[in-house]
Amino acid sequence: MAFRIVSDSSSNLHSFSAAPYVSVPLKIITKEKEYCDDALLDVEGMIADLAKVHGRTGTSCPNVYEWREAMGDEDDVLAITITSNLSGSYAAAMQAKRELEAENPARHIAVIDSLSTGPEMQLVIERMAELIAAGKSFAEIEREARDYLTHTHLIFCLQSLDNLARNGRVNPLVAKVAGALGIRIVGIASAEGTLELLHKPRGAVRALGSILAVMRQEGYQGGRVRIAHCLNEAGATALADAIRKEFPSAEIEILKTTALCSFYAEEGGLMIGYEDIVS
Ligand code: X90
Repeated sequence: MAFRIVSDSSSNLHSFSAAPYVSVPLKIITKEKEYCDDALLDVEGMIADLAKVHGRTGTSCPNVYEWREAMGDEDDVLAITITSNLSGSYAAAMQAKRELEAENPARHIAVIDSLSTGPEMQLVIERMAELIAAGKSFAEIEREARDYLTHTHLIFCLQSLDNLARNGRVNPLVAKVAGALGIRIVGIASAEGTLELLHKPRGAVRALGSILAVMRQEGYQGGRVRIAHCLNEAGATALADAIRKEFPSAEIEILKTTALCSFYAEEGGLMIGYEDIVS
Protein backbone atom coordinates (compact mmCIF):
# COMPACT_ATOMS: atom_id res chain seq x y z
CA MET A 1 0.00 0.00 0.00
CA ALA A 2 1.18 3.56 -0.71
CA PHE A 3 2.01 6.01 2.07
CA ARG A 4 0.87 9.56 2.55
CA ILE A 5 1.99 12.07 5.15
CA VAL A 6 -0.72 14.35 6.51
CA SER A 7 -0.10 17.34 8.74
CA ASP A 8 -2.24 20.17 9.98
CA SER A 9 -1.15 23.57 8.69
CA SER A 10 0.59 24.51 11.93
CA SER A 11 3.68 22.83 10.37
CA ASN A 12 3.96 25.82 7.98
CA LEU A 13 4.21 23.36 5.06
CA HIS A 14 1.41 23.89 2.56
CA SER A 15 3.27 21.56 0.25
CA PHE A 16 6.22 19.21 0.57
CA SER A 17 7.85 17.49 -2.35
CA ALA A 18 9.87 14.65 -0.81
CA ALA A 19 6.83 12.39 -0.29
CA PRO A 20 3.08 12.29 -1.00
CA TYR A 21 1.85 14.97 1.38
CA VAL A 22 -1.41 16.70 2.31
CA SER A 23 -1.79 19.71 4.60
CA VAL A 24 -5.07 20.16 6.50
CA PRO A 25 -5.75 23.85 7.12
CA LEU A 26 -6.53 25.52 10.41
CA LYS A 27 -8.52 28.74 10.13
CA ILE A 28 -8.08 32.26 11.42
CA ILE A 29 -11.42 33.85 12.20
CA THR A 30 -12.41 37.50 12.53
CA LYS A 31 -15.90 39.04 12.65
CA GLU A 32 -15.64 39.89 8.96
CA LYS A 33 -13.71 37.04 7.48
CA GLU A 34 -12.25 33.56 7.68
CA TYR A 35 -8.72 32.90 6.49
CA CYS A 36 -8.01 29.33 5.48
CA ASP A 37 -4.37 28.37 6.08
CA ASP A 38 -3.77 26.87 2.64
CA ALA A 39 -1.54 27.52 -0.36
CA LEU A 40 -4.03 30.00 -1.86
CA LEU A 41 -3.89 32.38 1.09
CA ASP A 42 -1.95 35.64 0.92
CA VAL A 43 -0.43 35.35 4.40
CA GLU A 44 1.12 38.82 4.41
CA GLY A 45 -2.23 40.28 3.32
CA MET A 46 -3.88 38.50 6.25
CA ILE A 47 -1.30 39.86 8.71
CA ALA A 48 -1.89 43.39 7.37
CA ASP A 49 -5.69 42.93 7.70
CA LEU A 50 -5.37 41.61 11.25
CA ALA A 51 -3.38 44.66 12.33
CA LYS A 52 -6.49 46.74 11.54
CA VAL A 53 -9.07 44.48 13.20
CA HIS A 54 -10.27 45.61 16.62
CA GLY A 55 -12.83 42.94 17.50
CA ARG A 56 -12.26 39.39 18.67
CA THR A 57 -10.06 37.16 16.56
CA GLY A 58 -9.54 33.47 16.98
CA THR A 59 -8.62 30.22 15.30
CA SER A 60 -10.20 26.85 14.67
CA CYS A 61 -8.69 23.48 13.99
CA PRO A 62 -9.66 21.03 11.24
CA ASN A 63 -12.71 18.92 12.07
CA VAL A 64 -13.05 15.13 11.78
CA TYR A 65 -14.48 15.38 8.26
CA GLU A 66 -11.59 17.54 7.07
CA TRP A 67 -9.06 15.13 8.55
CA ARG A 68 -10.86 12.19 6.89
CA GLU A 69 -10.75 13.93 3.51
CA ALA A 70 -7.04 14.65 3.92
CA MET A 71 -6.33 11.05 4.90
CA GLY A 72 -8.01 9.87 1.69
CA ASP A 73 -9.55 6.45 0.98
CA GLU A 74 -6.66 4.15 0.29
CA ASP A 75 -3.20 5.05 1.43
CA ASP A 76 -1.56 4.19 4.72
CA VAL A 77 -1.32 7.46 6.60
CA LEU A 78 1.33 9.03 8.81
CA ALA A 79 -0.34 12.03 10.40
CA ILE A 80 1.11 14.62 12.75
CA THR A 81 -0.72 17.36 14.64
CA ILE A 82 -0.13 20.47 16.69
CA THR A 83 0.05 19.79 20.44
CA SER A 84 -3.16 18.33 21.86
CA ASN A 85 -2.77 20.61 24.87
CA LEU A 86 -3.45 23.77 22.86
CA SER A 87 -5.73 22.58 20.05
CA GLY A 88 -8.45 20.07 19.18
CA SER A 89 -6.62 19.04 16.01
CA TYR A 90 -5.20 15.83 17.50
CA ALA A 91 -8.57 14.71 18.90
CA ALA A 92 -10.21 15.28 15.49
CA ALA A 93 -7.43 13.38 13.69
CA MET A 94 -7.73 10.46 16.14
CA GLN A 95 -11.48 10.26 15.54
CA ALA A 96 -10.89 10.30 11.76
CA LYS A 97 -8.36 7.46 12.19
CA ARG A 98 -10.82 5.35 14.21
CA GLU A 99 -13.58 5.84 11.64
CA LEU A 100 -11.39 5.08 8.63
CA GLU A 101 -9.83 2.01 10.23
CA ALA A 102 -13.28 0.71 11.20
CA GLU A 103 -14.43 1.12 7.59
CA ASN A 104 -11.31 -0.53 6.19
CA PRO A 105 -9.45 -2.66 8.76
CA ALA A 106 -6.62 -3.31 6.28
CA ARG A 107 -5.54 0.34 6.47
CA HIS A 108 -2.90 1.68 8.80
CA ILE A 109 -3.26 5.19 10.16
CA ALA A 110 -0.82 6.62 12.69
CA VAL A 111 -1.62 9.92 14.36
CA ILE A 112 1.26 11.53 16.22
CA ASP A 113 0.67 14.29 18.76
CA SER A 114 3.75 16.50 18.27
CA LEU A 115 3.24 18.14 21.71
CA SER A 116 4.71 21.05 19.76
CA THR A 117 4.12 22.77 16.46
CA GLY A 118 5.73 24.53 13.49
CA PRO A 119 9.31 23.65 12.61
CA GLU A 120 9.52 20.78 15.09
CA MET A 121 6.68 19.12 13.15
CA GLN A 122 8.53 19.95 9.94
CA LEU A 123 11.58 18.00 11.11
CA VAL A 124 9.44 14.94 11.85
CA ILE A 125 7.71 15.20 8.46
CA GLU A 126 11.10 15.33 6.74
CA ARG A 127 12.21 12.29 8.73
CA MET A 128 9.05 10.38 7.76
CA ALA A 129 9.78 11.12 4.08
CA GLU A 130 13.33 9.78 4.46
CA LEU A 131 12.03 6.62 6.12
CA ILE A 132 9.51 6.11 3.30
CA ALA A 133 12.28 6.62 0.73
CA ALA A 134 14.43 4.08 2.59
CA GLY A 135 11.70 1.49 2.02
CA LYS A 136 10.83 0.96 5.69
CA SER A 137 7.57 -0.68 6.75
CA PHE A 138 4.65 1.30 8.17
CA ALA A 139 5.33 0.03 11.70
CA GLU A 140 9.02 0.92 11.45
CA ILE A 141 8.30 4.41 10.15
CA GLU A 142 5.80 5.08 12.92
CA ARG A 143 8.19 3.80 15.58
CA GLU A 144 11.18 5.72 14.25
CA ALA A 145 9.19 8.92 13.77
CA ARG A 146 7.96 8.74 17.38
CA ASP A 147 11.49 8.06 18.55
CA TYR A 148 12.85 10.99 16.49
CA LEU A 149 10.29 13.27 18.14
CA THR A 150 11.98 12.57 21.49
CA HIS A 151 15.16 14.09 19.96
CA THR A 152 13.58 17.23 18.51
CA HIS A 153 12.82 20.50 20.27
CA LEU A 154 11.06 23.80 19.71
CA ILE A 155 12.14 27.24 20.90
CA PHE A 156 10.17 30.38 20.23
CA CYS A 157 11.13 34.03 20.47
CA LEU A 158 8.13 36.35 20.34
CA GLN A 159 7.68 40.11 20.48
CA SER A 160 4.03 39.89 21.44
CA LEU A 161 1.95 37.28 23.25
CA ASP A 162 -1.32 39.17 22.69
CA ASN A 163 -3.06 36.67 20.43
CA LEU A 164 -1.90 33.75 22.57
CA ALA A 165 -3.23 35.44 25.73
CA ARG A 166 -6.51 36.60 24.16
CA ASN A 167 -7.20 33.05 23.07
CA GLY A 168 -6.35 31.49 26.41
CA ARG A 169 -3.08 29.83 25.38
CA VAL A 170 -0.86 31.72 27.86
CA ASN A 171 -1.48 33.52 31.12
CA PRO A 172 -2.57 37.12 30.36
CA LEU A 173 -0.49 38.51 33.25
CA VAL A 174 2.64 36.93 31.86
CA ALA A 175 1.75 38.12 28.38
CA LYS A 176 1.75 41.76 29.55
CA VAL A 177 5.52 41.72 30.03
CA ALA A 178 5.98 41.17 26.32
CA GLY A 179 4.25 44.45 25.59
CA ALA A 180 7.20 46.43 26.96
CA LEU A 181 9.38 48.07 24.37
CA GLY A 182 12.08 45.82 22.93
CA ILE A 183 11.26 42.89 25.21
CA ARG A 184 11.14 39.46 23.64
CA ILE A 185 9.87 36.32 25.23
CA VAL A 186 11.99 33.24 24.71
CA GLY A 187 10.48 29.91 25.60
CA ILE A 188 10.09 26.27 24.64
CA ALA A 189 7.41 23.71 23.98
CA SER A 190 7.21 21.97 27.37
CA ALA A 191 7.10 18.18 27.79
CA GLU A 192 3.32 18.53 28.20
CA GLY A 193 3.01 20.47 24.94
CA THR A 194 2.35 23.90 26.40
CA LEU A 195 4.29 27.16 26.27
CA GLU A 196 7.06 27.32 28.84
CA LEU A 197 8.40 30.86 29.09
CA LEU A 198 12.10 31.02 30.00
CA HIS A 199 13.72 34.39 29.35
CA LYS A 200 12.77 38.01 28.69
CA PRO A 201 15.76 39.42 26.79
CA ARG A 202 15.69 43.07 25.75
CA GLY A 203 16.73 43.68 22.15
CA ALA A 204 17.55 41.45 19.20
CA VAL A 205 21.18 40.74 20.14
CA ARG A 206 20.34 39.49 23.63
CA ALA A 207 17.47 37.47 22.20
CA LEU A 208 19.88 35.63 19.87
CA GLY A 209 22.19 34.90 22.80
CA SER A 210 19.27 33.60 24.79
CA ILE A 211 18.06 31.29 21.99
CA LEU A 212 21.57 29.87 21.53
CA ALA A 213 21.92 29.33 25.28
CA VAL A 214 18.67 27.36 25.38
CA MET A 215 19.71 25.27 22.36
CA ARG A 216 23.04 24.37 23.97
CA GLN A 217 21.34 23.55 27.25
CA GLU A 218 18.81 21.28 25.51
CA GLY A 219 21.60 19.35 23.80
CA TYR A 220 21.99 20.88 20.35
CA GLN A 221 25.20 19.51 18.75
CA GLY A 222 25.20 20.84 15.21
CA GLY A 223 22.37 18.87 13.58
CA ARG A 224 19.35 20.09 11.66
CA VAL A 225 17.64 23.38 12.44
CA ARG A 226 14.45 24.76 10.88
CA ILE A 227 13.67 28.43 11.52
CA ALA A 228 10.18 29.75 10.74
CA HIS A 229 9.75 33.50 10.96
CA CYS A 230 6.83 35.90 10.81
CA LEU A 231 8.00 38.93 8.78
CA ASN A 232 11.45 38.64 10.32
CA GLU A 233 13.83 37.37 7.65
CA ALA A 234 16.63 39.48 9.17
CA GLY A 235 16.20 37.90 12.61
CA ALA A 236 16.08 34.40 11.12
CA THR A 237 19.24 35.02 9.06
CA ALA A 238 21.11 36.51 12.02
CA LEU A 239 20.19 33.48 14.11
CA ALA A 240 21.27 31.06 11.36
CA ASP A 241 24.63 32.88 11.11
CA ALA A 242 25.14 32.75 14.87
CA ILE A 243 24.35 29.02 14.96
CA ARG A 244 26.76 28.30 12.05
CA LYS A 245 29.52 30.26 13.73
CA GLU A 246 29.39 27.99 16.74
CA PHE A 247 28.36 24.80 14.92
CA PRO A 248 29.84 24.87 11.39
CA SER A 249 28.16 21.54 10.51
CA ALA A 250 24.65 22.89 11.27
CA GLU A 251 22.14 22.11 8.53
CA ILE A 252 19.75 25.08 8.63
CA GLU A 253 16.70 26.02 6.60
CA ILE A 254 14.68 29.23 6.92
CA LEU A 255 11.01 29.51 5.96
CA LYS A 256 8.05 31.78 6.53
CA THR A 257 5.26 31.00 8.98
CA THR A 258 1.94 30.35 7.26
CA ALA A 259 -1.37 31.64 8.65
CA LEU A 260 -1.79 29.78 11.96
CA CYS A 261 1.75 30.31 13.22
CA SER A 262 1.76 33.89 11.88
CA PHE A 263 -1.37 34.63 13.90
CA TYR A 264 0.07 33.34 17.17
CA ALA A 265 3.79 34.08 16.74
CA GLU A 266 2.90 37.59 15.45
CA GLU A 267 5.15 40.01 13.61
CA GLY A 268 8.82 39.49 14.44
CA GLY A 269 8.22 36.03 15.86
CA LEU A 270 10.76 33.26 15.39
CA MET A 271 10.13 29.55 15.86
CA ILE A 272 13.12 27.23 15.90
CA GLY A 273 12.91 23.46 15.51
CA TYR A 274 16.11 21.49 16.02
CA GLU A 275 17.41 18.01 16.80
CA ASP A 276 19.72 17.05 19.67
CA ILE A 277 21.49 14.40 17.57
CA VAL A 278 23.60 14.76 14.45
CA SER A 279 21.98 12.83 11.63
O1 X90 B 1 -7.07 24.77 17.49
C1 X90 B 1 -6.71 25.93 17.29
O2 X90 B 1 -7.52 26.85 17.10
C2 X90 B 1 -5.22 26.24 17.24
C3 X90 B 1 -4.65 26.74 18.51
C4 X90 B 1 -3.16 26.95 18.48
C5 X90 B 1 -2.57 27.57 19.70
C6 X90 B 1 -1.11 27.82 19.78
C7 X90 B 1 -0.30 27.98 18.55
C8 X90 B 1 1.08 28.54 18.79
C9 X90 B 1 1.88 28.83 17.55
C10 X90 B 1 3.53 30.15 19.00
C11 X90 B 1 4.86 29.76 19.49
C12 X90 B 1 5.14 28.32 19.76
C13 X90 B 1 4.35 27.66 20.86
C14 X90 B 1 4.75 26.24 21.22
C15 X90 B 1 3.72 25.52 21.99
C16 X90 B 1 3.92 24.11 22.31
C17 X90 B 1 3.10 29.62 17.65
